[in-house]
Amino acid sequence: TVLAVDHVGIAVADLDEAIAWYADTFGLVATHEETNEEQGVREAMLSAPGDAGAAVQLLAPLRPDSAIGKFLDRNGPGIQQMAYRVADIEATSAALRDKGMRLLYDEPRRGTAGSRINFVHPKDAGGVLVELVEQAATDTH
Ligand code: V0V
Repeated sequence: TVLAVDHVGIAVADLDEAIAWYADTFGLVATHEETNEEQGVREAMLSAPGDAGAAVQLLAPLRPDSAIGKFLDRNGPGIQQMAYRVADIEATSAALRDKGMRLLYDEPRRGTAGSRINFVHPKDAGGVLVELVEQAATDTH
């Protein structure tokens, strides 16, 4: 079951420039920043001050052959993913597989702030790369 829209992910070329642009333009503040080697990204979570709702995740590539590097090459900067928060990522993944959807990983991998993540292939999800996120038990974002 989906609990909430967790975040919308936006591919950017330069993370620090993008953080500054979102702060200047929309007043969004970075609440978390992390490098994820396995995913090939440097990423930041942004929110409106005091808002505990869905976040904006800025994603910058660590290398050209990463998912974000390829996305930027093909599309330029823009929305790359839509992430749903789920209570039990194994159960949700199994339910989606039963519906015939391709999950990108056999097992969940590590996402932001100790979360566990998997993705539904965009061709099985209406052209949207859907990320499933199960938050770490202690994370209160
Ligand atoms: C590719 N396609 C997309 C897409 N990326 N459509 C919508 N949204 C996207 N982001 C389309 C592409 O245009 C092709 O369409 C088609 O999918 C098949 O592409 P492909 O050649 O099979 O695959 P690639 O090489 O384009 O890779 C796409 C996938 C890749 C989704 C497989 O990006 C991937 O593995 N993503 C999962 C990991 C990820 O995105 N990591 C970065 C975020 P046509 O042209 O055939 O019609 S890390 C993160 O979110 C973290 C850490 C976190 O949240 O905590």
